[in-house]
Amino acid sequence: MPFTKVPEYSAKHPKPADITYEYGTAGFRTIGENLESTVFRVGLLAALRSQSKQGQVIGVMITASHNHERDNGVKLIDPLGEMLQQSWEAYCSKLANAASDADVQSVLEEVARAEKIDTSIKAKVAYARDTRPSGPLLQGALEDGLEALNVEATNYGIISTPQLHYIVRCLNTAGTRAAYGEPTETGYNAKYGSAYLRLVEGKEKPTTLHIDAANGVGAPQVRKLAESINSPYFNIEVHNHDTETLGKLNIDCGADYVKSNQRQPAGVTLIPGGRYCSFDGDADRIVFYYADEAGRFHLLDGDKIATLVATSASVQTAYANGSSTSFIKDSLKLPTVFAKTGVKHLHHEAEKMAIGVYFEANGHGTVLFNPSAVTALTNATPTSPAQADAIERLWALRDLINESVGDAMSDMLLVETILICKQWTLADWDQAYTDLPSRLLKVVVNDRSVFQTTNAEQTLTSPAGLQDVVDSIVAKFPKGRSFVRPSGTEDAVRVYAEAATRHDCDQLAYTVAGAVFDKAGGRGERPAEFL
Ligand code: 16G
Ligand code: MG
Repeated sequence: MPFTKVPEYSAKHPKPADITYEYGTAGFRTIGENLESTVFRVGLLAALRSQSKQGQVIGVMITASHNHERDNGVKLIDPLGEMLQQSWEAYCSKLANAASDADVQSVLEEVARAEKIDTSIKAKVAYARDTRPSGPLLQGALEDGLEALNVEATNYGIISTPQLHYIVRCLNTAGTRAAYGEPTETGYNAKYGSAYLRLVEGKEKPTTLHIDAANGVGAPQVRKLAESINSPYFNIEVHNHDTETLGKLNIDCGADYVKSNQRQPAGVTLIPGGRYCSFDGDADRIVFYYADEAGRFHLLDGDKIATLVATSASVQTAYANGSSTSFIKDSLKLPTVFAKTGVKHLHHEAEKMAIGVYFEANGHGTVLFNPSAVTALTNATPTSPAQADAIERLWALRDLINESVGDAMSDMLLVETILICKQWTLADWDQAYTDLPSRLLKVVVNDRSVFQTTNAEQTLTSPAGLQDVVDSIVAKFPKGRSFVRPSGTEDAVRVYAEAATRHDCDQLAYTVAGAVFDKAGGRGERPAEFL
């Protein structure tokens, strides 16, 4: 029987009785020390997922991204480096919540039956973690899960989330026409680094790029990338690179801090004319920024990256600043569609386009070339040297982009390439449009599951009547826009607002948040009245 050893192994990683786990937008995420049983069980499920995919390699990443150091998380990566197929998320949650060790075995048997899995297939898993202190404990739990099901497992150590996505895709495409690269850290650096140099060499060299690595895994990894590129075209200075001292990860630094607070990270002094960017704790998000001559801070977020990169259709979420959407539609004259928050939703929309660009305002995104675009490129016969060069550059561009998932390092090289080719400063790039003032608030409610949305999360369908209230508030503000959605990562409801002025925007945000609190079971403190 394939699962007979499971209860014995499971007993080593007991589930806390009082916690209910949920595979959310980006996997499981909570206090690190509460995740031991969950990570063990994710190891078991990874084995089944691999068997359901005829023994292709499945990835397991242990990280909590931009969240606090005490948190941790775990998510599964499907064979082409994409997020776990959504229909399996329910299995993850069910297994994580199985009450007893015997129940863990029964849930596995149930999944194997439902998915008609041939459990005699050798399962293969590639795993890695970020720099968090709970990482080693959780890695041990994962390894027990993999051992219980006799998985062929490979530990890729401490790498960024997108690096593991890349490695999984490389492993499963090796030797095929879709081969993606060498499935190693060195292979990653060589692939992206050489594509970058192919695109920029011969142009004017850029000045130093200052990188805030959030005191996370991006710090050592971007240094290795720089060593591999080894060229004046990639001249970086890494800040917030302390991955050893406890209590520093993501604190007052990193992409999420910079985007949420609209200010530079601690540990970085902005000099006018200087060029700056921030990664998040697992290096799958990036935002850029600079100070103007008056010392004022300017943010170039995921929306700005999308408009820089977009030459084809693009996918945004409701959080995209209204100015960016107008710019894409009216100035670039490109179609843009909206998807629900979370990479998996954007990714699937972008896959439908020939060359699909997707970015969340928070700095997570990438570009996808669908098979028809790749075939067109393969079959293109140049009729002039200029055309041959253009085709060559498109191939290099494709090699520069991590298509499996948004990737701070690959996106950084992409932005640098475009800026170098256009000979643009960050301020030149920023000219495209001016963001409308925006505000994001959080409201804690008794039960966030009563919040249901449609229209890519821009319209509430439940609680009944609340959307009408929001609409009537929004109508009072020039260029006002606001939406309410339940968070997929926290037990809270988010309220986003934007309007023509900072004052209006804040008033709109707090009025909507107050209405949510009053009409839908607000808990704790009412969102402070804005006056
Ligand atoms: C996760 C998502 C991110 C999304 C955020 C929204 C991935 C890899 N990450 O961090 O894309 O913007 O959740 O969080 O999908 P929320 O639902 O709590 O607002
Ligand atoms: Mg992240």
